[in-house]
Amino acid sequence: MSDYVQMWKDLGMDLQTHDALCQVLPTAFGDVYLSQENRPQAMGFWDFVVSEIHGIRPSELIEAQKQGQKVFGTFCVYVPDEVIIAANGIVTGLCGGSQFWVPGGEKVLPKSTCPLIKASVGARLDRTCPFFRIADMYVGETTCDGKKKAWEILGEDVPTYIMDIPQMKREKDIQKWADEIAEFTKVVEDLTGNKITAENLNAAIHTINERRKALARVFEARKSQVLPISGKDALLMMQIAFFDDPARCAQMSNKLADELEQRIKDGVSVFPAGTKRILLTGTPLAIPNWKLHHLIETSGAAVVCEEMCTGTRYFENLVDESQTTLEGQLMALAQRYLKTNCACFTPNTGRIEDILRMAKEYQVDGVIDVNLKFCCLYDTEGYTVEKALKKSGIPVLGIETDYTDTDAEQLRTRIEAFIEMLG
Ligand code: BJ8
Repeated sequence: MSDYVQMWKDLGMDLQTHDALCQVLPTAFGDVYLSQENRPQAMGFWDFVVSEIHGIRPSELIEAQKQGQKVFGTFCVYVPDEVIIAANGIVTGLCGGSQFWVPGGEKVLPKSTCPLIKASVGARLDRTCPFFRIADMYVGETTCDGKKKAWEILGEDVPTYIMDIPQMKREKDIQKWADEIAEFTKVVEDLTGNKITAENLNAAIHTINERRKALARVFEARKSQVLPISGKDALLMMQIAFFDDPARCAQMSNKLADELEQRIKDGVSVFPAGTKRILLTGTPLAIPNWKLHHLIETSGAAVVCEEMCTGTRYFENLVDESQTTLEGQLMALAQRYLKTNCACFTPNTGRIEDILRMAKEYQVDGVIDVNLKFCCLYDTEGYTVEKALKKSGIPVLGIETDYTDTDAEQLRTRIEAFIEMLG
């Protein structure tokens, strides 16, 4: 990635520390990804993106900024990309999935904060992530307490707008979320200088729906007993989706889905017949957090679905494209986004229903409920999740972990025992 040194300098990055990150990533990726056999050819696109992760997309974003476009950095799947895209803005994900950034976050946050938040804040404050440097505005949300406080710290450094997410899903909450999205359109219009109209919003809704459909096609292929793609590869596609241009993401994901569908017809599986099928549910796995997938898939099982924001929550449910007025479109957006079931809502029975439905659809043998350490929301909801699964006779293993490798061997032992118990 040496060609990008000048760009990183111009972004005010800490080159020395960033070099250390650039050195570990290729080895980690090689060990986890390139060691897999018989991967779909279409994965070459995502391998290339990872090999240039801090170069190629950041340079596209900078080029777009030179042409007058604005970049919005987001952290949560409730922030409606459609509004930003309608105003000719660009959305990029900003979540941090590496332990590398955690100590930077711990300089300003309590250690007992979830690693996702600590890594995000550390990536910004330590100046080691170009995406955090490029974004003209961060868009936070009031999903969890840790994030709410983190926005105050990030907001001292970067213009940060916060969307107030309802905590419940009653009619009045959906209306409230539609109003909140309407207010957000004004913020986006002000920053971009572009008016959001029913026409451009409709086009943006279509673009994002197409991305959802393409990602869903890849997941559809994972329902087959002939498993044409590993969980690790599917996760990588999802993680990059947050950063990529949505139209290109749809195009590449459709290309991958074509290949997977052909593989299923040809009986090409990346796992031996009878490999135990695992559904992962819980907190998101931001790039480059591949730890659990790697542990599971090197312990004799396959991950066939992620009920996570880096999984089904990102693409399930389309926005109604038939609305012709801004008011109708904003309500359609609110309705679609509030169908997403995050543990920050109460009650959150929809998530339990989703997990049980997906366990059937993906023909899973067992579920692993993953919680990032110090995420009180998902940790607490684990009780309800595990109770519902047990009641349905679906084996479940609850796991709490962070980004370090210190618990890897202990986790492997537990995962292997769980897989063995699946028979
Ligand atoms: S919609 S899961 S992306 S909030 S893991 S930071 S909740 S303490 S990430 Fe999330 Fe939106 Fe929900 Fe999805 Fe807080 Fe928990 Fe950390 Fe979390």
